[in-house]
Amino acid sequence: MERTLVLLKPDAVQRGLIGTILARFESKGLKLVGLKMRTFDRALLEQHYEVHKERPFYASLVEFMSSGPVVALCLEGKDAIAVVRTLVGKTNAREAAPGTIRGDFGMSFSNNLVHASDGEDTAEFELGLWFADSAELSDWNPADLEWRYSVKEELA
Ligand code: FUP
Repeated sequence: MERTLVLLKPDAVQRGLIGTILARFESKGLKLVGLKMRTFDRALLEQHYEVHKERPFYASLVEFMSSGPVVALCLEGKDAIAVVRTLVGKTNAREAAPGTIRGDFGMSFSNNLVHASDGEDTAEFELGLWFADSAELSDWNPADLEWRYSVKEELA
């Protein structure tokens, strides 16, 4: 099983889309392992977007992400990182495919509703940052796990 970080950005919160977006991940079969909402410090967001530090949009991105509440999620599942990226869709929401979260709910490049870790190393780094206290992550077994996955092929 793999874990990944998802952020519901301030535009998702302001537009009342937290439940709708969360339902996409839950109904897909991903397991919710961590969930918290607050207006996060600039310092955290600067670290999170460190990779974009030299890019022209960096300052406005950090400004936007620290402008109001964000919901941070840790999701778990088989190939969760790639599965979540597929559900989220292309960065520019205007170009994102219908059926994806950005494709269905967004019209903007920068206000694109969701962040999702883009690889194994990134997921490890980002989860360490956003859920530094592992007590905020819950280990639990969904009662229907053996129906979400093939016991023989995927849970052996
Ligand atoms: P993504 O992995 O799809 O979230 O996108 P990136 O990591 O490439 O970019 C992070 C965020 O920066 C995007 F969600 C939107 C913003 N961004 C811009 O505003 N302008 C750009 O040219 C590229 C990214």
